[in-house]
Amino acid sequence: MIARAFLATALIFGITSALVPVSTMAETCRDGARNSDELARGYRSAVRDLSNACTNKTDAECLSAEAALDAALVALTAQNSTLKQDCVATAPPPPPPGSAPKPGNLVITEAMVNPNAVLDTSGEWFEAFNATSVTLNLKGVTVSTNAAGCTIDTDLIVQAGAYVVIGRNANQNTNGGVSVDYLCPALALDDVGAFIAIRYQGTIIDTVSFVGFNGVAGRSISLDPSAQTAVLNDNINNFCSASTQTQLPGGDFGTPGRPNPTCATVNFCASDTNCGSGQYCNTTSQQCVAKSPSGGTCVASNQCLGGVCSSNFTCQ
Ligand SMILES: [Ca+2]
Ligand SMILES: [Ca+2]
Ligand SMILES: [Ca+2]
Repeated sequence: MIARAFLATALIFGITSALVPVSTMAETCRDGARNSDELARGYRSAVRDLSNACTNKTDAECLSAEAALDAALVALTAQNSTLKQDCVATAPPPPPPGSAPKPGNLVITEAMVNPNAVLDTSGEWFEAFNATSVTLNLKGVTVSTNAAGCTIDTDLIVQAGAYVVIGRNANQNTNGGVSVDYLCPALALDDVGAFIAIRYQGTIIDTVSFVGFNGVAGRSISLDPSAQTAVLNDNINNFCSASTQTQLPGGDFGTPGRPNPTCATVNFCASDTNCGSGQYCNTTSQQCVAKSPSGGTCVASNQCLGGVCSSNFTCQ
């Protein structure tokens, strides 16, 4: 009986080699194994069963086992066909490019903390810059803001020297016309004193705090391009309100996803607190302009350099 089992074993491999050419079984499968490996396991199992079936058995019993094995081979051949199709259809995609960010690799460059065209719950966003010479993948990065934040749970690729925009609402029809790269509905940026932190695996990549910045509704807070580092954006004086040349489709101002313009010599303002000494805020043009010296003519009560304007708007 043992001799017959060996004969049957040789027959099995002879038959299966003819039925299933090795060259058709080389595709990588979904589980990382190969077709040939999976089939080989099936064959080994079938041979083991046959050896056991023929041990101390009659010829008739062994022939019966062989018949059962023939049926098993037919099933294995069909399985190979299925596996092959499965493997072709589910070949794993190549891994996405990009490195995880390290401290300073990302720089927060701009934020819309107080949109005017839409509600804050629809129109808040911030922008970050890839300050490295390599592609970054932000998957796993955690964003913290004043009230809440989010963890980026998909591949988010940012090319070297490019910008990424993370926003509260990705619908450009309802967010002021901003193209958002990653939706973070829990984002919440206080109009005054907004705070943003980007971390990867608990390590801070960059933070900004807008405490002390008197922003203007409808204008993003924009970092001067000369200060585009994770250290220099800690100085609130390196930011300015977005200029009039950067109007978004919804009517507000900013450059989401694009380089920031140089902070102009014109300071945009909402009130006198936005302006330096010797200036006041012209609320019509939203620009800081020089106050009138004593004896000059005023057009507003807060325009006088030395004091207040009289009722006939002469600076006293
Ligand atoms: Ca806000
Ligand atoms: Ca910083
Ligand atoms: Ca920008």
